[in-house]
Amino acid sequence: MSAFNAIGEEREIDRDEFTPGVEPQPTWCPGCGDFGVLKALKQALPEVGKTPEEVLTVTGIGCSGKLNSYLDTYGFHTIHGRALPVARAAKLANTDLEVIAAGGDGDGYGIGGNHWIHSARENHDITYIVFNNEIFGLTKGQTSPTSPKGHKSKTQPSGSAKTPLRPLSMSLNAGSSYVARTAAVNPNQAKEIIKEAIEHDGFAHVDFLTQCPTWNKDARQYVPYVDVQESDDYDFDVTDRQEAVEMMHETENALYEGTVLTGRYYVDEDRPSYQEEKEAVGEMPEEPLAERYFDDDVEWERSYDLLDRHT
Ligand SMILES: Cc1ncc(C[n+]2csc(CCOP(=O)(O)OP(=O)(O)O)c2C)c(N)n1
Ligand code: SF4
Ligand SMILES: [Mg+2]
Repeated sequence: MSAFNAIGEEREIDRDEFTPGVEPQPTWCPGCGDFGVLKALKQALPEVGKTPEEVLTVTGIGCSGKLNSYLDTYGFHTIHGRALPVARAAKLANTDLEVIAAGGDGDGYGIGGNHWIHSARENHDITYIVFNNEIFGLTKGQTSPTSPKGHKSKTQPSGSAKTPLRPLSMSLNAGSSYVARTAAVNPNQAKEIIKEAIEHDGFAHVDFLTQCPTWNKDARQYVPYVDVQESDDYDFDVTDRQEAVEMMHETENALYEGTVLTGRYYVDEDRPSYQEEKEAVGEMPEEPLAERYFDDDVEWERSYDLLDRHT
């Protein structure tokens, strides 16, 4: 797709623009599913007409959190479980920015679970990609909220006694207006789903199955996978909440029984985003907050006052 340069000329966007020129090459292990997310984003962003300077990628901590070191957009590598509050603040301060938040299953569904639920409830206009490898990868394979019951790890050597969390169902119940699951082993579907999530106005949650061959050797590589939109075995309406609930439930059960179902599960185009809700109650500034930073007429005494008081 094309974009316009600083002097208004139309130009083609090249996916190589999203590969940093000076940053290191990914240090992910060979065969890691995280490469699939990076690839899908590099393909999706130019296809939806985004240039690197129009995008902010905010990540948590984990192997997954390294994403923005390898993707040449603006980046913010936050602390564990805190990608979403930073992403939300950035989006509210600069509503023109395309904001993508990303992190692992431990990061997003565990320590950051509260932020996930409330970001979905409030329908912030953010794409949220969770690299779901069903373990803590970076810290060497501990049990995560999505590890299957009975999964053996260093923290649960006799097998986990915990029932895994249902990411799709929880997301829908919390209020996400777009919910999908894809897998690193299905690159075409992954790219299309990431494109839809980016273009969706509201909280778009993608549960991205990313195999970890190093610490989760027992785990399936998420093959064979089934695309529920392509398969004749499944027929449901993604705009119908009740049908989505049932399909998500079946998908979450199937994963732990060895069948990998993927696809779009819920799409609500009518629900206003948080930003639109704030505009409706007159709480959004007329010019983006971020622009005031460059406006010489804006006085910042209040913050200076506060600083003075603490020095
Ligand atoms: C507050 C805090 N607690 C714990 C850690 C240690 N820690 C770093 S990454 C991580 C979990 C990583 O798992 P996940 O989020 O699933 O990401 P993955 O590495 O699997 O991509 C933990 C517990 C930390 N960095 N900060
Ligand atoms: S430890 Fe697992 S999640 Fe981390 S880079 Fe290696 S394969 Fe990927
Ligand atoms: Mg993980």
